[in-house]
Amino acid sequence: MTNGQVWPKPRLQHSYDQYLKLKPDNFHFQVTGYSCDILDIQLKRYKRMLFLKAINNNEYLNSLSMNFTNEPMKMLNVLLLNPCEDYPSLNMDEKYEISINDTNGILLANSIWGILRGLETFSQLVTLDKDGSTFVIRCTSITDYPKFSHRGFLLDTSRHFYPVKSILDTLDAMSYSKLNVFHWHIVDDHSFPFQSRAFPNLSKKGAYGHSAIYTINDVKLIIEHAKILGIRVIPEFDTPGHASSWRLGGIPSLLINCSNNIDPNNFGPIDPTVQENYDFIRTLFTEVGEVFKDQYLHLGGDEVVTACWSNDKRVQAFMQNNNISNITELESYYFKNIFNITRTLETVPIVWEEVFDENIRLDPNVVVQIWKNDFNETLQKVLESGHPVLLSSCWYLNYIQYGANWMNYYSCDPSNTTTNRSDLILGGEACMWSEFVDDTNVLPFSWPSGCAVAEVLWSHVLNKTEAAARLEEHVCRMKRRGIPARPANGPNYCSY
Ligand code: CP6
Repeated sequence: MTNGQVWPKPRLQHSYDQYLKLKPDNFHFQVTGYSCDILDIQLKRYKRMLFLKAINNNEYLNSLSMNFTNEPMKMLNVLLLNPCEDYPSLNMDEKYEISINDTNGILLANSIWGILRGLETFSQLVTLDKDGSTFVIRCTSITDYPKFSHRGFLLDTSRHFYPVKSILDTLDAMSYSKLNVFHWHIVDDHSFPFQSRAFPNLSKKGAYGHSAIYTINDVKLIIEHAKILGIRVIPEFDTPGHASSWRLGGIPSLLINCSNNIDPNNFGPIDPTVQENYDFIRTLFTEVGEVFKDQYLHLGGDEVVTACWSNDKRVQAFMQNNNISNITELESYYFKNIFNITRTLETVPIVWEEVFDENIRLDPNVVVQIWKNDFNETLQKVLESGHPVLLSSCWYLNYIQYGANWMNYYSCDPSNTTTNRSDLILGGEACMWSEFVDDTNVLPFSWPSGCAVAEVLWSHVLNKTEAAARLEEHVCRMKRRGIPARPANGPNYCSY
């Protein structure tokens, strides 16, 4: 019996040799504790997903050999112990308990976010028998909560534009594996699709086209859809590098003109010497802080082509006049100004590892995201310095690899570090850089590899062999729910 298994693997699960049938017309969720819009919406959604007519995969449940109770399972008692919170956050409580041993099951959690995780688990426990005619659930009790609180998925919507629908699909797919942070790498060198009220020209002139823009309403829609799935949305406005697309719609002083071709885009990083540039960024980030609800804001800071600064006559003069003796100090000066902005906006900055490597002064609460290979040493250093950390180095989804490539992602575990500050590891992110990916191929590129990352970040005990069979079923389940995940382990058949 391999069906009705849960991905990612719950912390504690006991299964009994007793089974219950479920009848679509004779099953309901009963809300006994607190309720709210999020719960109403999700109960309707899960009612639909529970009873998708399909056979799971080729290891059918043989109902003849199962020990069934007489009565089918009639309801799941959903007991939310506290009022709903408005938005998910780093500190949200995702713990839940499920007990199914009777015609009435129970799902219990302290917070709405735990209820959402529990509903996802419950929906995965329900499966079909051999004929594909009867829904079945195995009696079980589960106590479950995540290992890491930040379990992210980065999507780069600048190298290619993703229609809103495509982003909503990705959010749905994330929820099937309990990922809880959508890191929206929304702008970069190649396009600026974010529509700003304060600076509408940024997207008017910096987007790929007038329909390749996320309007204020689009952004709201995405944040609200993420919220009802218990997913935070953290935008990244990457500076001072990776900002070429800001040039036409920003202010004339914004970028260093790097015409000596050190930078292939001819425009280098943001000019750190001009006060108006900081005023501009302050206005933009103030708006970003109002639109996006999360307390965290990703400031980028990766791959800055500092040669464009050091070769610039005006920059050289500025450094001399201000006693700035090297480029690292200049970058430090830039980030000091940016951190002043985020401090007054009361947002917590996340930066890529270079900002840490350059010995730039960082407030203790600044989160460092590690993305380069051979991350162990950097991880060690960041933890010793006392900064919270996110890991991405081993989780790039944007590669084509033949075979069961999810295993590579599965083998990378940030908790394998020898430090006494592992409490500072917030978690990690699977990254979808979109130079060669767009809405046509993002889902099969991302899944089931992203599921492997999700399990590493959620579950305690990892076993590749055991996981493989469970993932096989999870892939079939995702396909049934409309996510074109690619095959996980080679030849197999999902009838759906
Ligand atoms: N874009 C931005 C990218 C990458 C980074 N930043 C990147 C570079 C190399 C690899 C993966 C991603 N495409 N803005 C680095 C964080 Cl291997």
